Amino acid sequence: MRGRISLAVVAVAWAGCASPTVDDEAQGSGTDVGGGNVPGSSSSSPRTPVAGGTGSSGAATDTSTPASSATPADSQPAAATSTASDPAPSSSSAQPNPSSDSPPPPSSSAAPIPEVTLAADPASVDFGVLPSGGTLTRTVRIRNVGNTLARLGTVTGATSPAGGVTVSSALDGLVLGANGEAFLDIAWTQVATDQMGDVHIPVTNADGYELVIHLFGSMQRPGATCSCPSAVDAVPLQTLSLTATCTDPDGTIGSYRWAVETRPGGSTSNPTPEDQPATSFFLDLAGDYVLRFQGLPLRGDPVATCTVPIHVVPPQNLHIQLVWDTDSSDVDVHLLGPDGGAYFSSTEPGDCYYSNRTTSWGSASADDDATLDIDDVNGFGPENINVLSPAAGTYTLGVHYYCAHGASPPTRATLRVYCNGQLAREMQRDFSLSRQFWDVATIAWPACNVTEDPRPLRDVTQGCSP
Ligand SMILES: [Ca+2]
Ligand SMILES: [Ca+2]
Repeated sequence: MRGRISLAVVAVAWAGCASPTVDDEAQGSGTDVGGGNVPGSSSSSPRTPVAGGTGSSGAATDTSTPASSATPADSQPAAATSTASDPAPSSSSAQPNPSSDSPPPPSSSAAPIPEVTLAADPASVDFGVLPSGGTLTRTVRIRNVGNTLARLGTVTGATSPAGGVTVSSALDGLVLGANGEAFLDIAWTQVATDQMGDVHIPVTNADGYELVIHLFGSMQRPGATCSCPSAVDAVPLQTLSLTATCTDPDGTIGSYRWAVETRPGGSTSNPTPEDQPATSFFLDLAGDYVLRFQGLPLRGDPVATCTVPIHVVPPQNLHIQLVWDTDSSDVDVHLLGPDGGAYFSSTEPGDCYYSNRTTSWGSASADDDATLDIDDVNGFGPENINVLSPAAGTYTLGVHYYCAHGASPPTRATLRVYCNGQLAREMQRDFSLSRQFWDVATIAWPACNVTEDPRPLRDVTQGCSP
């Protein structure tokens, strides 16, 4: 039995038994005003369905065209999952002849029952407020989190009133291996004031099983509009001041709300205050963000919204970013330069880490030195090591689980390497005990060839007692 108790919403449906219940808190909040131009999607490679790939961070992203994609955001609500056991193989003929006196067969050594489990991220999609006839496409990540392959049937979508949704055929007939994932584009058209719908993803090798994704949207009140700042280019750790406005001829708008719609995985920052037209927003990580501003009546759904795309690019040529997923714990990033050195050593050429935050590598110039900007000691990161203009050579990356501080294992560390402003590699590892060290990778500069180190975690003497 797989643990799914903590899910915020479980959108489970067996064929013919679709449940319309939805937790509002778990909805996405993607909306667009003005016919579906969605900002903030600036990354390059189109997403294509991948069967059997290992899971990587990712979530719903708005797309302005079906082929575009945005930086994955781990901030989305908990994925919906539903589960079904595979039809039992016809193994009865292989069983001993059952007898009422026979003890039940031992189960402790039995192999796990093949189980199909699909998860959607986000669990449901709220297309927010659109003008009449407005369209918006959002991408949902579908993962096979079960332990056997899932053969997908034909994906269908429908709305009430009819005519408000189309789904891509990317998943039709796809076989998703365990841990495989694929992406489904859902195109929504606002045809009525309040509109609901759902998408059904059947699995043909699990009788009667399907995953259902619920959809929502509402129509913008005529005449009400909001205006946001235009797209922002910024650098990590910058704090933005943003002001938006709404116009509302009939005086319905009585309050406002800022929210983060898209963010880089591991980002935890939120607009402050969230309920005023003027707000500030700390850019805790490199990557792409979209903030949404909503004009709200005293009660009910927003009547108009706008968005601010924010593109955060590290100005240094080499930017190493570490985040992790447990509160209170202390994880550290380490970087050795082309002249070598030893981890935890401040003797030049030193290790760039919490106790030697600025190195004196290479030339007399500081441009080829490494600097750690933050030593986060109580959860989530980020901590970044930057080198403005790295010298040619091989850099060596490590991550140290300094102290769990009571965090329940595992703590998953995510390390991202940015070269010349572009994300070059994302790597993850789970830690279970303080004093574990992850030999992550080497980076050959200037080619930015990242070579992962296959070694398992090793224990070191530094850190608090496990
Ligand atoms: Ca730390
Ligand atoms: Ca130097």
